[in-house]
Amino acid sequence: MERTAGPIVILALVLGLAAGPGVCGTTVTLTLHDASGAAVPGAVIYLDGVARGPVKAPTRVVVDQRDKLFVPQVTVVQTGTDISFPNSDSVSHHVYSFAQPNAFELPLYKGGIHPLVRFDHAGIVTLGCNIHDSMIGYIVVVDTPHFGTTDANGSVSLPDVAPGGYQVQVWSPRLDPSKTIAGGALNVDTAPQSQLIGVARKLRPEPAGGSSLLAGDY
Ligand SMILES: [Cu+2]
Repeated sequence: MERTAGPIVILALVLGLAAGPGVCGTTVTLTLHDASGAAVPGAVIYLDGVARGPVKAPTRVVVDQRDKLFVPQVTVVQTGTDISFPNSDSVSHHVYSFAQPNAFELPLYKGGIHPLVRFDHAGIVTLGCNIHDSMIGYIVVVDTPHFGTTDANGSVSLPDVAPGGYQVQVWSPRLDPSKTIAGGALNVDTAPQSQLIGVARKLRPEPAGGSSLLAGDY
């Protein structure tokens, strides 16, 4: 029995992956617009009401620093994800966030000398640099595997959503950088579906290249 236990376990794992959420879930496409009817691109959308499960891939994410900007400026990850913060600039940066309980600090550095930072708590993590006040970025940590960022048309497709009732949550620095906004209820059945999500706020102007527009938040 000892000799066959290994291959049997491996086969079971492969079958388990193949028969994962894709078998029972469907794709939900959500399109976001603001109070004036304008599409909201670059917004984070996620679904609450999901039992906490394993972290969805990727479990490691990179937030780069280039031309004194965080790249990307907005990142959304599931709780339990490790993020690296390499500095690709020729000048040093000193990256930090005061957002409790996700606060962290990476003292003055270039390149990738610092270890990964794990984000175990849901919330909005505003990133700054002690040297360059204009550098601002965001990590939205969500306690669900169903999340995405809207495209130029304000749409996002969320695959493998199991049938059931969910609450849609929305976040964008151009709506309200300090909190998520309720986007209404979503009832998912077994067929692919689309739904419009409206938020009762107008989009703020696009901040120009790491603007300090939101600097008061941290
Ligand atoms: Cu800097």
